[in-house]
Amino acid sequence: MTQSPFKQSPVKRLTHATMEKYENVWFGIATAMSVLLAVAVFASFVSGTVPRLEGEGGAGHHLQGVVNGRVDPRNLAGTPFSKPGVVDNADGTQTVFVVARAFAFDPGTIRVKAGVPVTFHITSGDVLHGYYVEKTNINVSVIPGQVSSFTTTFKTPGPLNIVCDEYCGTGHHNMLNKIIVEAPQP
Ligand SMILES: [Cu+2]
Repeated sequence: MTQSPFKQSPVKRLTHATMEKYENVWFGIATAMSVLLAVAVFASFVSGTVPRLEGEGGAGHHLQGVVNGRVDPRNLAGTPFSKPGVVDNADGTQTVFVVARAFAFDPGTIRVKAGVPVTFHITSGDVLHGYYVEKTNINVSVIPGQVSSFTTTFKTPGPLNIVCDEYCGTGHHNMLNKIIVEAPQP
């Protein structure tokens, strides 16, 4: 009569030494991840990819009435945000000032040039909003009293939707606007 092969080879019991071996493997992985985290934090400080506020205007831009990247959201007069829109700079670049308010962005439609560095300065006149531009990595929080600034270059001409991606109230879903990227003039 043949015996079942399972009965002949019972599962070896885990000993303390085996457990310790597994523990050491996980300890090694945890150490490696801690080192990676420390390197990433250090590299972020060295390369300057940390969020920060600097001087008047922030992000190296000097904006009238903007101190340490902050404005008074109840009084945007005396700042470029009193006239939101696109500014053509002498060096060919463009600067855009946007004010987010429940439930629209001002200006509603922005026309920018493709292949040209465009610097955005965005603030909110009331509550927290979001500024997300489809098909791009543009996604900033728009905080009242705070100026969000970034520079980007649109490569492909065409319309892009802007949506508010931070829930801001009953009309939040209406906060849809457009950026129209225009082909460079020959
Ligand atoms: Cu919203």
